[in-house]
Order: sequence, then C-alpha cells, then structure tokens
Amino acid sequence: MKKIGILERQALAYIIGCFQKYPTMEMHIDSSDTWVIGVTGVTGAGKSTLIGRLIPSFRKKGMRVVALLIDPSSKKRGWAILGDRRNLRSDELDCDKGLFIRSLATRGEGFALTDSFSKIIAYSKLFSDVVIVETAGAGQTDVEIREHVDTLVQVIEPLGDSLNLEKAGQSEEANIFVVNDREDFRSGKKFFASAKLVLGEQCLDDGWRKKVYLANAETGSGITEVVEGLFIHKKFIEKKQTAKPAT
Ligand SMILES: Nc1nc2c(ncn2[C@@H]2O[C@H](COP(=O)(O)OP(=O)(O)O)[C@@H](O)[C@H]2O)c(=O)[nH]1
Ligand SMILES: [Mg+2]
Repeated sequence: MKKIGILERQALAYIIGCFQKYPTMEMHIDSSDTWVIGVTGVTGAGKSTLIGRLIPSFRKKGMRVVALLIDPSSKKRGWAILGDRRNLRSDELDCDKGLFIRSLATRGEGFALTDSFSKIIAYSKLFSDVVIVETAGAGQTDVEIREHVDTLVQVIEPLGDSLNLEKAGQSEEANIFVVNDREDFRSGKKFFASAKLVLGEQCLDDGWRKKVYLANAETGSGITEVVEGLFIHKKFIEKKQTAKPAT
C-alpha cells in the first residue's frame, strides 16, 4: 500500500504552515493531475462524518489521501475551533500512513478560503492520489471552492421543503448531493425523493447531470453508492480532458 513518507509529511506540515503564515510567499510547485474533491454544506450537515467514511474507501483502493479541513475563524476574536478533526478520529485513520489530515482556519479574512489556499492544494497534490477539502460552510464558500476542486459534493440535511432545497442548491455548481439520512430525522427518504426531482434534473454547463444520493455516514449506509458516484464523475472529467483539442 502506498504511503505518504515521513519526510513528505514533514514537508507538507511545514509548507502548509508557511503558506498560512505568509500567504504571499511564492514557490514553484510542479503541476499534478491529482483528483481534488470539495465537500460543502452548512455546519452540522455531516461533512466531516461523511469524509470519515470516504477516506477508508479511497485507502482500500490504495489511494493516498490528503484531507484539508477548513473551519471558520471568529471575525471578532480571531480564533477558530478546529472541530472537524474530532469527527474524523478513529484508530484506523490515526495509524494510517497513507493519510495526511490538516485543519485550517480561515483566519477571519472575510473570505472562507484563504489566498494561500490554491498553493496549499497544489502542494498537497504532489504527495497524494486524492485531496479532500472540507469547507467552512455553505454560501459564498461554495462559489469559491468550485475553482479549486474537480468534483464538488454538497451534503444536505433533510430539513425544510422544496423551496429550501432550491436554496440548499445554492451551490449551483455541485456535482453530487448527499442527503444525510440521519436516523434522528424522519424526513430523510421523503426529502431525498424531492431532492432527486429538483436537483437530479439539473445539468451543469459541461453536460454533467447532477447526482443525488441518500447516505448515513454514521452507519455507513449508502456510502458505497456515493463513492461510485464520485468515480463516475472522475471518469467524466477525465474523458472531457482527453477530448479537449491540444493547444
Ligand atoms: N446520529 C447521527 N449523527 C450524525 C450523523 N451525521 C452526523 N452526525 C453528527 O452530527 C454532528 C455534526 O456532524 P459533522 O460531520 O461534524 O458536520 P459538519 O459540520 O458538516 O462537518 C456530529 O456530532 C456528528 O457525529 C448521522 O447520520 N446520525
Ligand atoms: Mg466539519
């Protein structure tokens, strides 16, 4: 199984720290076609829990994973609670040498993603087969994250009606929607049916028809289908890439 070596880990930790501290720092970074997945959704929707399920699925395929977990900073006080890491803890993940997890704070810069973010992703790509980015929430963040990722996943809580769903679909650019089928919310299946009707009919500019899944990250139900959907999208973008005329 491929690993992220000790020196690579140290370099990742050090360089990410430098980019955060000195956002204008310039550095040549070789380009890499590593797959980047963004996971968005409002706080508490279940993003971290879902990522905790996705990582073992990628690791089973022998893929090295870098997970970048972004939490918002308090604009007033400047600090951030980097809580995502807690929901990703397990003995299996903690001991995994093919996985690198880093929590990042938005540092209250007004934007959800820092200026140095594209450099952090570019550097992370060098040592991994897939980079997963969890954003600080929904809204403006989603619009920004689109530019940095290949596949965009939005996690939705099964709350509200179809109007809310249109709002939940504010991430108009998301490729895949995952309705969190929380056992403590009775509305999961009904909400999923309307989500499929509203969102599953929509196509993005590149021709991708949005996919909607029902999954419970806590129990693992539906996760296999979500992973399948992610790989279908990966193939779709690879096909688009090869079909592009050479410039
Ligand atoms: N019971 C239950 N709890 C869940 C489920 N999904 C998430 N949670 C819990 O809801 C809280 C927020 O989930 P988290 O993944 O951190 O959401 P995030 O803010 O979108 O990253 C955590 O305490 C999770 O353990 C679920 O399907 N069932
Ligand atoms: Mg989280």
